[in-house]
Amino acid sequence: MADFQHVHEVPPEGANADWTIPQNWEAFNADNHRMWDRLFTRQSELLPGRAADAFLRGIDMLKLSNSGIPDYRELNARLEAATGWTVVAVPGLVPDAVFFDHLANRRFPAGNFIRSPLQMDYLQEPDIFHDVFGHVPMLTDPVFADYMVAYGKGGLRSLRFGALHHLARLYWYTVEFGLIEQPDGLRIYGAGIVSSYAESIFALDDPSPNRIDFDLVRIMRTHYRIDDFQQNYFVIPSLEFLLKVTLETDFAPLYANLKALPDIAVADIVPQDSIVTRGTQEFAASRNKK
Ligand code: HBI
Ligand code: FE
Repeated sequence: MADFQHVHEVPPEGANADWTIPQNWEAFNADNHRMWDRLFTRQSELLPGRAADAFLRGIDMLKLSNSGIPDYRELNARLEAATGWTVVAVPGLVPDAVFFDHLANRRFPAGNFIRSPLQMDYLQEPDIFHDVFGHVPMLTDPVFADYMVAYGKGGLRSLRFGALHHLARLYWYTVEFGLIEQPDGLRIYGAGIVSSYAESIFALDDPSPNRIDFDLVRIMRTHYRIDDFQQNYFVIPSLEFLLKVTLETDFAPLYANLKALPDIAVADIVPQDSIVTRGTQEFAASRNKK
């Protein structure tokens, strides 16, 4: 995930100035590796026919089906050959500017811990399974790889405009919770979905959420939930489209316009929306009752 409170603004003891730490792969124990295998098996059985082709190709290309937590020395040899990206280990949350600087330089920061058996389905901070299984397969796709670089550069720029909250919504509704329209049907590619068993089903099959065609400004106006399944998903027509829009848009005037536009609440539909499926919002309503 990408939305947290930062406690530290300086790297912790033992971390480098850019917040990276050694993966120290040897330190993971048998329980840690078994946890990865359990999560990997559960997700990989679910994802054919649900996850985007680019994601499934990435899983194969990186040989993520090999048992245990991936050793970054091997993972990075494959990833770097594909798109020049590498994965670097970080202790957990890193400050926004540090995060964006890594992305702009084709480094993906991954939390260096794995969830406990009690956290199979929900955790607040991104662990290795979310970061590596969720994010890294898409980074083998050359178009998506370039999108993430553009996002990192744009993120650094957004800080100078005081517009991080707008750009963070783009990350949320694409990189974390994006859907894509493939010729053979709707697919998931967002890391927050593909790394979650329940949301991998919900995002595609449940009548509750809205599914709306991607619109950059609309997304940058839209609130999101960090505590439960999304009430809106945004659908891109292709990865090429996502990259092209991001590269060809001048964000500075958009940020200025956004200051004058009201935010859009999580489940609201606005007149200019091109709706793929209008949600019943029944799921969110049932959760709110509890
Ligand atoms: N740090 N480790 C880590 N992972 C993230 O996804 C992350 C982060 N710091 C900041 C951040 N995300 C957000 O600023 C952006 O995703 C918008
Ligand atoms: Fe994430």
